[in-house]
Amino acid sequence: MEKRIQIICGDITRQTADAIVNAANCSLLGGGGVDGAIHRAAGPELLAECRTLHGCETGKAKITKGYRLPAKYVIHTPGPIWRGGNAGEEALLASCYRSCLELASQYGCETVDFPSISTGVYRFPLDRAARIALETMADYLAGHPEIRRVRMVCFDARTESAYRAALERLENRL
Ligand code: AR6
Repeated sequence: MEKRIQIICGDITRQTADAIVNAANCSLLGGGGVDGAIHRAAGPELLAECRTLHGCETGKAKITKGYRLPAKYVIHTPGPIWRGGNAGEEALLASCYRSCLELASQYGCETVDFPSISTGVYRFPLDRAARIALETMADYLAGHPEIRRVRMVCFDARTESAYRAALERLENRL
């Protein structure tokens, strides 16, 4: 049977999934990194729809159409900025993954692709972020058979190996 949590290396804007996730900021009006790449690939209609959403709190999520992307939807979530670990960063990062999956369920998405939220400009330590991401996904999927497959789309080899190691540790525990 195909595994429900998968890790791949690639560009999330090229992936075919019912929804891709955007590591956004609270304005939802675009930025650098994966956010910039998603807006460039989706076209200006994405920004126009984002303007109607009036931002989003850290740890929450909002959904738009995918426009010129292969994905039907984009789920936008502002991750926490790493401030040393005592500002609720871990709980907020878990909340990002959970909120995105809840929206995916509500919109009938069976396949969802995530980037590594907060581990770029927001400087969340990669190993910790990988553990939190995969644990939160596994917890959610256990109670939600409607989501068939979730992938982590890693943009570089260092990110990919951190998520592979974290997935191995999780599978040994389960
Ligand atoms: N596909 C997949 N992953 C990517 C891509 C791509 N095309 N491009 C970059 N990444 P970041 P954050 C990876 O900085 O830390 C933006 O300006 C990247 O290598 O994009 O959550 C927003 O507007 C890294 O592993 O997001 C916010 O202001 C991961 O995506 C802020 O950055 C996340 O890096 C959010 O910071």
